[in-house]
Amino acid sequence: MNFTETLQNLTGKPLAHCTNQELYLALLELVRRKSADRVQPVTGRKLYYISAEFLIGKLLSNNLINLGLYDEARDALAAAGKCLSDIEEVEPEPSLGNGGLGRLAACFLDSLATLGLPGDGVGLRYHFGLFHQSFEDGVQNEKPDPWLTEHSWAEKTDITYPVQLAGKEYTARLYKLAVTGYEGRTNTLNLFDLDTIDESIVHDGIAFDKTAIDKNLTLFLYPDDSDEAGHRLRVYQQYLMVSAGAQLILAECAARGCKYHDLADYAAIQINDTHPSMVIPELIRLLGERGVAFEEAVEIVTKTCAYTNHTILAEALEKWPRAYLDAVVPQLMPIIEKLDALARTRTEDESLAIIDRENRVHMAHMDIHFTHSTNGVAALHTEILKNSELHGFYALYPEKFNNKTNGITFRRWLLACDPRLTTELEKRIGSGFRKDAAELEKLLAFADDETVLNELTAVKKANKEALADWLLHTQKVSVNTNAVFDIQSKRLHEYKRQQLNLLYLIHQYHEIKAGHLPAVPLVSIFGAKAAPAYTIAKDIIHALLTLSKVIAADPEVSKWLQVVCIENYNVTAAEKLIPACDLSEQISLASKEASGTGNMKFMLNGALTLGTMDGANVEISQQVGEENIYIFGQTSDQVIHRYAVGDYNPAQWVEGDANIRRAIGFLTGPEMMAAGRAENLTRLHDELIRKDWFQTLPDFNAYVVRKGQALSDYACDPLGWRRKCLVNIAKAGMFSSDRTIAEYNRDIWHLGE
Ligand code: B1H
Repeated sequence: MNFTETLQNLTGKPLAHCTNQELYLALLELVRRKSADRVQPVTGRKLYYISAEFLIGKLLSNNLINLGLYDEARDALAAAGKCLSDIEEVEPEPSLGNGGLGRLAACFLDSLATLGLPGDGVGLRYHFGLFHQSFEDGVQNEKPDPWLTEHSWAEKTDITYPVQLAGKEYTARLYKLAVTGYEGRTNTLNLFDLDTIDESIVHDGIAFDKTAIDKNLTLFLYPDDSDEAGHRLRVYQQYLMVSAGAQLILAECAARGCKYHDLADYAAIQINDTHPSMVIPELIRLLGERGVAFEEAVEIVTKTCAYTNHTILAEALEKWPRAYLDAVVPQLMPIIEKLDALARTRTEDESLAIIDRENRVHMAHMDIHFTHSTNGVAALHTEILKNSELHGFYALYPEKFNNKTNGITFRRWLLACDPRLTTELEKRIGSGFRKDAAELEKLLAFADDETVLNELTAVKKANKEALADWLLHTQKVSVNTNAVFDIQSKRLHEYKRQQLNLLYLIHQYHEIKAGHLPAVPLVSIFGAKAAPAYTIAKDIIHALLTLSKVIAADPEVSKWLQVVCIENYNVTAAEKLIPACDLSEQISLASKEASGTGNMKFMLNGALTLGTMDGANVEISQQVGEENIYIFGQTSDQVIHRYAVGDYNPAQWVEGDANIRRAIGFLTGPEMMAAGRAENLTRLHDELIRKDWFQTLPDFNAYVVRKGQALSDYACDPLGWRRKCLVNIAKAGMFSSDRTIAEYNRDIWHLGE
């Protein structure tokens, strides 16, 4: 049977007579069957990657690519007058993550399956994801982001586990989502939910009654944590995930003959940041119920579990007041107390304790004491963990610390999102890079080949046109495709410094007004969601939206400068933005961005990085060489020193620098105040001159100069620019998540053995 016939059997009528919805459902069913054929038995150790987030994105095209069916599907549909990309539009995107941490988990699942390794995910089935963002009157508006439909990729099972929350029993139900690798095996993403969730309790955007746990527990990812009820809800969610997850792991291992004493021979558990940390005491508790004594259970769990740290920002390293845990998970507290006592026998250093003097439980401390591996996610980040943030732990357990530089799956972030570039690469270097990313280096042979460089320019231009069409269609904005496309897309956070980019744009506005025209027009694009309770982040969005309005209303400036904020930035939007980007903004305060993975995606798609020496930018810079990247700003050592001395005073920088004064002053000047809201603009203005916790001002001038250099290179030396782009693509191989996963497996998991 050919592809058309197979699909027709599923639709029950000629493809030409089907709606896109019908075709989508038929393709979903076809993918399901083909994926099921690739399920393989598990022998030896199997990985369980536990994570509060799996930002998987739409799955249809990715699965078709991984099954080797994409071209056939596209052609069969085209022959019936249908368009695969229109059918992709039918699929809702599951918004089960905030950003890089969740997307990394999704890339890892893809690489595990591609490399033929047994590795499943464990997480939660949030009904409304993070939230859906729209902009109304210059402010972020939040709504539920539903993605579950009757026919969803995640399939309901009969498997349930009892979970005790605050002394009451709830039933966690397992949903399974097939994860099929590129020419690889099929693994599973296990998502837990309660049958009793009531979507109708959500009102006025994303508000709901936080006390009705049976109705609300899996409605949203990280519900508003600005109040105590929100915090408790997070603990409830985390425990639901780890208790059901731990029971699933023990059940699967038992079914394979595991006797619990040998759990580490059957399972490797990776704890993705501190959100799943309670899996440690929970496993000890469950092993206890199965007759394993505390000391032995601790040893087994330590051998089985490993921990990844994704941030040094104090507010993200979870410390729960003991009272919360007493209330929500009283069954774990006696175990956590024993773990604290045991940890105290290993060190007298109070700062390494699990329960501190203020009765807070430090989740990361529990992870480091009671897992066998702690890794950072980029070389610089791991060094900072070892030398400063977690230095005491490193001194105690040097053998546990290791680095695993993040990576991205090239199937989604090149083959699927940039078919034009993929075709161009295949024409020049063959298709070996699909499986072995290191083969991209073959492209270096064409670094001085003008034909190839011009073709790369043509690919980029076509991708920019496609993005411009999409922006016109979805947001009704028209952008100049002859401009440089400059993109900063990532969670909105002060440490990522969207506000630095904002100040630059204001600076440029003034320069253009003064007749100092730039070398080339600039389209500056932002994609970012601000956490609903993060006031300053929302003020930054407001300032960007307001500036965008001020500039659009000024024909003199808008010829040269456009500011566009993408609504509801998500994986689907990223797939459109990244292939069209010329300049990738990676401008976090050095030492604060653990790795970044957007930086890798942009590089792979032939954008040049404008960035600080932070996270994986450092390794990108080493790969491409400093002449192929635009680096600026303070180093992490300088930043750490400035924090240590504690004498940073932004007001001095404002006083001492006319450009900074002009840019910040504009926030509350007449143009912005007329177009925006005084409260938000004033708060941001005051925050920058009084606090500026992430040291925007000391990097301002260096940023302006470096960005100016990049724009003038683009305008004055197009071939040289494209050559740099080629080098970036050629050197992206190291950032394949296949490499990352191979390293985790070699050093930590030893799967299948
Ligand atoms: C990362 C987070 C994170 N690190 C808490 N930590 C959250 C922590 O809502 N919360 O409570 C949400 C997110 N996310 C990111 O992980 C880092 O900032 C990136 O630099 C890194 O690339 C990514 C993957 O390792």
